Amino acid sequence: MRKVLLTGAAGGVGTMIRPLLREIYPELVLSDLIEPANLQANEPFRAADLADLAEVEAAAEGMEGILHLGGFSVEGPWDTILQANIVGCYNLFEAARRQGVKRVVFASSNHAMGFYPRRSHVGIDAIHRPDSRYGVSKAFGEAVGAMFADKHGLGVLSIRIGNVGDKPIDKRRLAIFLHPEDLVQLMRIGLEHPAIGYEVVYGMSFNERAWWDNSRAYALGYRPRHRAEDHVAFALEGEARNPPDPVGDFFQGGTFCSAEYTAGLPD
Ligand code: 15L
Repeated sequence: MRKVLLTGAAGGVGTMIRPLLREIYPELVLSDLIEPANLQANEPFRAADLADLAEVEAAAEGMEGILHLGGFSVEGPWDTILQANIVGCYNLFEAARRQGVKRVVFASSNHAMGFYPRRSHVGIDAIHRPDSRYGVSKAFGEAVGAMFADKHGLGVLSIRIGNVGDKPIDKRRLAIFLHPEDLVQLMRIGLEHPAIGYEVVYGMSFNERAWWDNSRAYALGYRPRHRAEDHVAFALEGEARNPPDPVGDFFQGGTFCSAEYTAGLPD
């Protein structure tokens, strides 16, 4: 795998992983709505609006693999989510099919499963319980990926990403911590593992207090190099500054669950 496109390259996660990906894929091409501010001379860039199929197809031309981080990365108004994450995600897979791309790694999210209580332990067979319009769009993206894999033979890995960063900033992020290097390891599995048809994994580093069963990722060869528990003091210090949130503290999705919440208090 040499020719790889990274969508959402100007976003927070895209910015963190660009230098790591470049070492592995020297021909990496970046894409986003607008050029990243700090674009380097050795970083080819193709601007594309995900809501415009022709632009996405032009960005995908000649690519063997796509790492799809693009779209709206938090909760937002329905029309924003609709264009960036529903229309945009469909366009991305359709463009990949038309251009003969072999693999797509889809950046799904923990928010596709956010309404599972923190006390539960969920695997990849559990049904979606999205906590937001954003979470619904991620469940949709997983479904689109599965359809393109089964119907058109595209190899697709959906990674239900937790929280990407160098350190988890509170208790929820501690349980879903994903170091950028471990994310890149999962992405490599999606692009390079010989037996990817359609797969779902959780995007978390090694975690002793995990809410998720990530055995499928381990079976595919994932060996995270980072450990959430190494940051426990830092995370709990951050937690002490969070306001109480009876709904967000109960469910895995945190404030994505409590925002706009009108159902009864969970017990
Ligand atoms: C996500 O899916 C978001 O993209 C990111 O901004 C964080 O909110 C993360 O989840 C999280 O759950 O912390």
